[in-house]
Amino acid sequence: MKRTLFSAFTIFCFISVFEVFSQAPGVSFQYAYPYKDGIPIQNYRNRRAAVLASLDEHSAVVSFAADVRNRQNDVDYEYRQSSNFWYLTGMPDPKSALLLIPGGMEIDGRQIHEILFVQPRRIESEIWTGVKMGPEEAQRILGIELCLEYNRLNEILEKVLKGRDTLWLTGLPTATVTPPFAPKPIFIETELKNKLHEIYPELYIKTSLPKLAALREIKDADELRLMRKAIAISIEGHLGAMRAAKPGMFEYEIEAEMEYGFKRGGAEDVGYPSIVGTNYNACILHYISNRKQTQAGDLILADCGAEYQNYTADITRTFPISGKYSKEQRKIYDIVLEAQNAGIAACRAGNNFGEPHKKAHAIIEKRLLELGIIKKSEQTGWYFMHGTSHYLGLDVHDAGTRGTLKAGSVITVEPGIYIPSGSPCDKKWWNIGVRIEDDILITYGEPENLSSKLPRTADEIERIMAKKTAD
Ligand SMILES: [Mn+2]
Repeated sequence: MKRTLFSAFTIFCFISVFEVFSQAPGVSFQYAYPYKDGIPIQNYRNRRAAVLASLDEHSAVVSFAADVRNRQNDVDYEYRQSSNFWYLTGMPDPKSALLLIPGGMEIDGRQIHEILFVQPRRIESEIWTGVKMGPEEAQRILGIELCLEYNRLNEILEKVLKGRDTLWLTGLPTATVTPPFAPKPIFIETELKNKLHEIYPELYIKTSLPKLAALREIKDADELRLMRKAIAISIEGHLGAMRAAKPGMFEYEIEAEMEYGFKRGGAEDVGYPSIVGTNYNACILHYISNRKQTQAGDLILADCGAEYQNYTADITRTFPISGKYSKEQRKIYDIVLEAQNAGIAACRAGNNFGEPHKKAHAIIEKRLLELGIIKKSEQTGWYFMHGTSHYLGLDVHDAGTRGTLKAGSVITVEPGIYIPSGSPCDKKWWNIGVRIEDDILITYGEPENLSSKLPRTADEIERIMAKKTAD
């Protein structure tokens, strides 16, 4: 039985919803690329060239655009492009894929090494669907050797994969479906890989491309420009939230002040759901429901970052809703700040990725012992249970190698202490949760705190809160 690749890839094509098209004759829309101050196309070219140069000529790469995710019924979530695919193409549309052919392939007498597959424009229904880029515009705007319609992917892939031994795939759907009557969960990624193995038994299939992570780890000047912008917008949001906060407000009201600043500053979205936790909610690391009402004396932990052209900030501040930290709150706050400063100082090229965490952890361990909150070093993890750093960029937890720290990469430094009620220590510490997080650029010299314009010390934060009440 002859099998084709079609069956393996039809899954990417099911997205279209039932539509009744009607549009007056003659209607026409202009395609407009959404970003004027984005990454220059030469950078995208260089990235593709770097990936191509790193691979054997008997291999091929397919990088897929992100799926459209359905929210409910015929309403989808707002689309966010896959970070890997975006990094290589600058293409914002779904149902697209990039094929890289290190050994080249002859098409119409040309040796082609890169093909972008995109949805065609459907002029007759754009009043419904919006304007897609289409292959002609894609070639002009994105500077890729060849752009074709998405429905030609399987046909071209069949030709390319003859005689190649390795296929690198990024962006396969990773959803796991566990239907109620199925004997076991279905991993879509595994199913697709199995299907490909059936068709090409000799082909070695890999689903992560280490070279891509290594490239994404080091930011170029244009990426840093966009990250600085995302961070500047985020700082305005944080300041707005601090200034607006007062006892009795709900967490979501503070979240609203925060995200108002983000949107007003030009952010397309948040880089991750905003965390605004008060009182015991500050002790829940990924608390995002933000529904509780604040009370006088509460601490607010706000971990929020704006996304600008797909680059995100990641900033946390912990401030007192009543304007002044209590004695205990300030003690814990100052320890976290001291730990953060030690972590930031360790953000130097050549240091191990884990070094900032080691330094921050040592401070927290020492101070918690001094205060009698813990009795033994091993108990530090009860109150500081997460890592201190991750890479930051297109993703909030960005791609990278986690080897030594390299100039041009951006990592967060975010130690925290969380003491939920019931903890085996003096009750006066209960329900204090503090995290301080900044975005640090690794350089050849001193680390640069990209979010340093947002006050960090307890005194500075109290001054912001005091000024607000005087207004
Ligand atoms: Mn973070």
